Amino acid sequence: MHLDGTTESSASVARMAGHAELADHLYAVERCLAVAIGNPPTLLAESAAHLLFAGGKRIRPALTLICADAYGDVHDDAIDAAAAVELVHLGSLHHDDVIDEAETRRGVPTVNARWSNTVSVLSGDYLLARASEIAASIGAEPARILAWTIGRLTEGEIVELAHLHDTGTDIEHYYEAIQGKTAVLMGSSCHLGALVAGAPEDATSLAAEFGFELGLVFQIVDDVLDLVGDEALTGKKRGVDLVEGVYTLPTLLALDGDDGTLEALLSNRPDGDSVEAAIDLVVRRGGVAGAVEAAARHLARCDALLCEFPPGGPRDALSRLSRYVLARVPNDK
Ligand code: GRG
Repeated sequence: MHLDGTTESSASVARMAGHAELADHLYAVERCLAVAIGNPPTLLAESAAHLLFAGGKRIRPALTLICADAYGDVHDDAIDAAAAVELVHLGSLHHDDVIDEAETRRGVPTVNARWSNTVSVLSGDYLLARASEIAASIGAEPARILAWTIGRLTEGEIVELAHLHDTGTDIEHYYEAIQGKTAVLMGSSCHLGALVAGAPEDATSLAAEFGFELGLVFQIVDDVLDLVGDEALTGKKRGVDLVEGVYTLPTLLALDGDDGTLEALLSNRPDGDSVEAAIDLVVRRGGVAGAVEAAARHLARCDALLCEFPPGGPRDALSRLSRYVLARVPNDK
């Protein structure tokens, strides 16, 4: 984190959204996050702060702040709500890194790698507790929305776990998983922003639906990048999902109508060259192109929903942000 409280990535989300006040508002969120973690340098405070200030794009808090701006003023409740959604996101990453036995995240060793699984789970719990406390300080409805969101995150994650290494899984299960693990939190980030700004119910539902659709675009793109992304940009080896048995939309589309070759490759738990062969097959069978088309359909839905937002700077910023999410896919895919 810089001395002025910004992170490189939060500055870049503000630039990307082209929203003049977003950088200042995100700066206030950073201060709120620092206070939430607590000052005494205990093991808990240190491990909770480790990933929090290692970067992160701050897309979810940005969504909360821009939606608040779209429907009213960005006051303290909006800053608090934005901090709460980032804390939930981070808590889920602490738990996810234990589940995945991940070694790096946001360019630094994960909490489980640096300390232990136990520390990662406990500090993840701590982050969720701090998020819940902040949400409850805003009001009962934000607290309810956040609690529901945490429940949906775990439901999404467990659907994914239930279908690991299952080449017979289907697109319905895939959507069930990504709705829970990614889309709902982005939906709630937008919902909370509109809610604390005093938007009427039809507008808060609209904001929630926009964030949810954007979350689907975000996760589908993430899944495409896992297979064909530039490793230097994603910071991850290609094909991790295939190695871990997570069959995402591109793979499921390629498996549909497969002559048995891809299924055989996957069933043999690919590693090294066979991962590259499996990725190559997924691309040749049109799985990546099909998934990018699906993401573009959800982006079109985002655009349609944005037409119902009040016209102005915040709406334009949301439009730029959603376009950026899809633009992360390399042009030749
Ligand atoms: C107890 C809240 C809780 C959850 C438990 C482990 C779990 C259930 C859910 C995991 C959900 C998960 C990690 C989904 C992946 C979402 C995702 C695309 C993360 C990457 O988001 P970015 O790119 O990351 O915004 P940065 O680092 O930029 O914040």
